[in-house]
Amino acid sequence: MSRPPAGCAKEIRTEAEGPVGLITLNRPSVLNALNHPLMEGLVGALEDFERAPSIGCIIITGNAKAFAAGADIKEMDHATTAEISRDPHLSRWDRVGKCAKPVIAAVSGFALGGGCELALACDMIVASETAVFGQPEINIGVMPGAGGTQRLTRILGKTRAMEMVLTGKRMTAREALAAGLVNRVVPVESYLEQAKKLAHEIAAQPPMAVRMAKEAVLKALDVDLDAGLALERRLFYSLFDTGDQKEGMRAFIEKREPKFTGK
Ligand code: DAK
Repeated sequence: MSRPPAGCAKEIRTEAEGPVGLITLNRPSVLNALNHPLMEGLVGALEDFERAPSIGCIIITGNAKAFAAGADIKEMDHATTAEISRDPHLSRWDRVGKCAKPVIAAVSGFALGGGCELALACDMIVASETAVFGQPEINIGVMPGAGGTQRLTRILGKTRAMEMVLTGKRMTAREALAAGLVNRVVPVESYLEQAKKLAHEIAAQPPMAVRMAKEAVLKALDVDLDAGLALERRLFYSLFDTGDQKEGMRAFIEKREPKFTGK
């Protein structure tokens, strides 16, 4: 598996476990504060895994204490409006949200500010019991800038998102589960294993169908029902030209396990 851009390797670690690509944020001394080299490395690794035909699902994780405590405040405290608006940082969260392959955030400990936004840019979240989510930017004189106001509101609804964004109050893992922010909450000892289990399940599915199903689900957040249904139908029809559709349906009829090839 190729490495992130030169000079960035120490801020992240990457590893392929069969069809699952694992990206670990690696600035533990600052609770994985998301500085430029880290986010550059993250996007490089994500793009490598996205291109690799052998990879079917990607996990982004941190460590037990912190997924990420936000963008690196020490990198932006002196920035002017003109400087921050030219900053390429934001596009990196967008890139995660646009990954063609499914991305799971395995979150333990702090997922705050840009860290919470990074988890929200992923498709699913497996959380440990110690995970806490929050958008504390208001406490330091700003507001969420990498998707928090939009993605949180789509998941939580206006009132709960508003309270989190305006007070900076955190949400526990259990609250996040009740609110539909995370897929599951598991003991801290097993959150990464559980994320890997889910990733392997998804990676075993036919890749073209996974890709199109992901695209269709994401579209549901952006377009009206008719447009979403029209897209769904087009993608559904297009899968009938894949070998995996023939194999999947034949295997069902022949009462055997399918062997998907990604074709
Ligand atoms: N940035 C830099 N360093 C951080 C950090 C952060 N976000 N969070 C923690 N650290 C560092 C601390 O400075 C400390 O470093 P040393 O002092 O040891 O050198 C070390 O990590 C351990 O932190 P604490 O000593 O504070 O640990 P505690 O357990 O006492 O507290 C905490 C943990 C998570 C409650 C606390 O560290 C904290 O409140 N952290 C800041 C959380 C925060 O405000 N996050 C939001 C940051 S703003 C953009 C779009 C979006 C963004 C940026 C750009 N563009 C459109 C360009 C996003 C902005 C944000 O995320």
